[in-house]
Amino acid sequence: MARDAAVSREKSTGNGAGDGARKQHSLPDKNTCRAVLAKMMLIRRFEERAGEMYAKAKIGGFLHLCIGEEATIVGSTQAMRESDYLLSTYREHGQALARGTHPNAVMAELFGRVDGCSKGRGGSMHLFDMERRFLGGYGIVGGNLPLATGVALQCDYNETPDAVVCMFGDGATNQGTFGESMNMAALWKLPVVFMVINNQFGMGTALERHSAVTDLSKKAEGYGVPGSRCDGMDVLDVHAATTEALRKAREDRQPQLLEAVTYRFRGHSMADPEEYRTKDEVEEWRRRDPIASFSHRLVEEDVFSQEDIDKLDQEAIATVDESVQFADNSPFPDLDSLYDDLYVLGEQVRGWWSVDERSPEPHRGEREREAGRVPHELAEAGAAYAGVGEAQERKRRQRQTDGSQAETSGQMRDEEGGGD
Ligand SMILES: Cc1ncc(C[n+]2csc(CCOP(=O)(O)OP(=O)(O)O)c2C)c(N)n1
Repeated sequence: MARDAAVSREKSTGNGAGDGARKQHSLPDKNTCRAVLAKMMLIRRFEERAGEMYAKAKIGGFLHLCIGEEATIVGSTQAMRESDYLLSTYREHGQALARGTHPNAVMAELFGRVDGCSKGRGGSMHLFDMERRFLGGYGIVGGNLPLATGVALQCDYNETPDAVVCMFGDGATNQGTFGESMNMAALWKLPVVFMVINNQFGMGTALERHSAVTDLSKKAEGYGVPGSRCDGMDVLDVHAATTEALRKAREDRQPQLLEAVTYRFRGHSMADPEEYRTKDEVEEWRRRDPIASFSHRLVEEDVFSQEDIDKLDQEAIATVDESVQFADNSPFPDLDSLYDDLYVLGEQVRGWWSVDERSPEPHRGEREREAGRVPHELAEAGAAYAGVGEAQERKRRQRQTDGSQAETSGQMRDEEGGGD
């Protein structure tokens, strides 16, 4: 019942899920139409394939797909300049592709391979591409908002013409970082567009069950950040709304909150039984599939034939096939590189898994934080690589002869589960 109410509420806005009174934007030129559709198709095919690769255990960890959100991603990124910055959440494969990161590098990252855009060290939730000013991929809900605010402060402080787009989910608007970031951005008049991708759920919790204010575009008004709303299933509406929001942020130095009303067609992550919504609800939103509806309009208005559309789709499939092959052929990072690119080493962090000059074994007070056997072995290898002294090596051998107490407790930890 509650979900029915939510769907009809969004419909009644004329800007959300409903197809009734929506304003129709005129089509851009043919090349732009092709580029926009090709990007959305690439994202869709990429995500479908990533899901398959996860099922085949080619991808580890967690995997969050953005199928259904393609218009939101492509419409907004098309409105950005190349020199603008983008920060996203863990559901960010589409954002990386839309910004121009090569599909090979994205797929290789999901596979944890060395040719991935984060050298195989980040995985699905931590894609990064500095060259394209794509600053992640972030696993902490709401954690990217203060970072985006800081990046916008940098743009402002250095008097550059750059702006920042920060994307996050509806669930993230309940985090303390949301209010804190809005306040700072408004107070310091920073060039940032906070874009909430309202896909109706925070994991398995529907919007009206997790947020008292369900018109999310209004949620930052009290902080001095004006909001607007666009139809996240319509790539042209998202593009128009983001263009205007970026203009205000960049030229008027007035940060903006932009809500894109969309829907996630797949589960939250790959391990989601989807008991919180009905098949009918999903079906209703699927009828507004952003790729199908844009394709339909292009054919209807004689921009492309159906054959042209099919060809674009085949090209997307071929590109994704190649990315899978590329990822599969790329090696895993060397074990020796385990501690490369770390800011904190040795005494600065005292943990079982850190390179600790006292040796990588657990020390007094650390038992409860013991990692499993595998991380322990990795830590040992890393410590050896980092040149841990002979005294530590002697201690390590001593422990080995003393018995396998640590190993037993480590195994217990290995068997523990966890989910996200
Ligand atoms: C600070 C923090 N709390 C909890 C989690 C666990 N968590 C992962 S995804 C998620 C739901 C977030 O939903 P939303 O912001 O709407 O984004 P969506 O997944 O819909 O894209 C939660 C609670 C987390 N990663 N970080």
